[in-house]
Amino acid sequence: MKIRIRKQFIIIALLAIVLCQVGCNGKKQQEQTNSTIQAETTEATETKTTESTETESTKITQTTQEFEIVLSNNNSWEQDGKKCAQLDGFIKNHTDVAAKDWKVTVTVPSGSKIQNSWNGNYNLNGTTLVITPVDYNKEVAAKGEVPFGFIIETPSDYNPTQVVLDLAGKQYRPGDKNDVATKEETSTQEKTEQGTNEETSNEEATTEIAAAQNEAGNAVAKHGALSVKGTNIVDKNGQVFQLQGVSTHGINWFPEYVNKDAFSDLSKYGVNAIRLAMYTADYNGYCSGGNQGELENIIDNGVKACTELGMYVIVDWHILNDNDPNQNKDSAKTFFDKMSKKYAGQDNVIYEICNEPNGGTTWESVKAYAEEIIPVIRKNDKDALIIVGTPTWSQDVDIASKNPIKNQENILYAVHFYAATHQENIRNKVETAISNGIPVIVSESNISEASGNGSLNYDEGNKWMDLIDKYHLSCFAWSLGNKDETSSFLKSSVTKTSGFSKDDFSDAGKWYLEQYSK
Ligand code: IDC
Repeated sequence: MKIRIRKQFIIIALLAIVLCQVGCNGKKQQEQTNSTIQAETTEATETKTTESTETESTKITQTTQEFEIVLSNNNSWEQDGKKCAQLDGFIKNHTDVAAKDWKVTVTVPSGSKIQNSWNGNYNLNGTTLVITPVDYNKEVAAKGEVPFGFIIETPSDYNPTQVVLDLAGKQYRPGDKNDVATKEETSTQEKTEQGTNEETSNEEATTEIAAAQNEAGNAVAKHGALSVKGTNIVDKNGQVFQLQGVSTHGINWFPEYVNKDAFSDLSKYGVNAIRLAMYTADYNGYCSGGNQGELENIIDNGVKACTELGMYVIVDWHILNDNDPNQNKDSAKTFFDKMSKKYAGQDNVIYEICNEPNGGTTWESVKAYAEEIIPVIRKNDKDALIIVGTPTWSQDVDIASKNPIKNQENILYAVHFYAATHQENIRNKVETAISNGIPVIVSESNISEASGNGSLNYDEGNKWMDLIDKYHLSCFAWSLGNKDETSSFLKSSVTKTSGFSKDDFSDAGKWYLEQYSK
């Protein structure tokens, strides 16, 4: 009896997975844009169970595709007479077991150059581009995925047609259907996020930061509840107001920087807002094994600290691995209901409902999600600012501006930039969005590459700041922490978590603090 019930349950569960995969896939295919070169073809193939045996350790063997590789051309443009394209890739793991040490080989036209890249090591030799993991993404989690991407300069238009993923001893190509049995469960989860204490060789920035003797520290007392008027944020007196913010790194990984003294240190340089970034589906995420109670406590401490300091604070549902916010919509609803109930009476709390939709997620999909989450917040909090992320890692504000969310007030649309990667073409999207009348907020940015690491581009950073000044945009920088990557605000040798002196800040950190002090 016991065994029969279990067998039926297993068959029903597997059928549900198949139906869901077919359903989701059908929807994704409808949503694909023309620019997607290699379409994602996650097709559930036949599914069957092995005969279950009598013991508790019965294993299920499911016949389905194990891993998948997707590489899409999401953006092409001409720069100085050369063709450029942004290629975004994903390695997807459809199994219940984590897999390690992936390699992607892509054939590119001869004479190509990789201008920028993120989330991988990129080695171009002739026409062969080999992409291998960096320290934090060696593992493709069970049912998870690893995003990567690059910007390529080619002599002619380029479509990625020859792409091979090597993983777990086999090869996969875009659109493959691989009928292979899933392996038995093992546990290979590893902590991938660690700050290092190595000495950095960062040059000291030569420019002095003039600590702003201004009102940043008590901004909320002066400016009160913020709202949206036209394309601007205005304060309680109807005056245009700009948030000058710093985002934490993932509070799932670096909770120690969520403290009042650290925020107070930043406020001395004109920082009037903090963004609390809580990953949802990456390692230790709110929806991927993180301790929800602990994460909520960290948010609570962060909000309290900001409130005591008179700073604004964003509660950020930091989607990334979960490309489409609808993936964890139910958890998002519960979470935002809880948060907005708790903070309804406060003027300084702002909600960011989906950090960066990606992986081909369309604006229609994000908008549908927003239209469900916003009312959940509004039921408790009638007028708090709500930030909605946009497709392609919060770049496509132009697309959102053509079909904005209707009948809702105090909504902002997120654009994110990493100035060494995202330049003129993304700034043009901001111009388009604003000319179409939607309010845009830079809720995350840095002058590093999109990976959060690599070289800093001050020239492009200055151009972004010009745009921010021109439209009085609010801006947040990624990220408060000492992780050994160039976007970190602190040098990696700095181990204290507050009481920062000017010299403790990294080059990127100093640059932002200088902008905010002006
Ligand atoms: C990066 C972190 C890096 C971490 C990685 C996880 O800097 O330490 O290992 O996430 O995937 C974003 C994301 C933000 C990224 C950042 C830099 O919102 O989570 O942080 N970035 O890659 N969008 C564009 C860049």
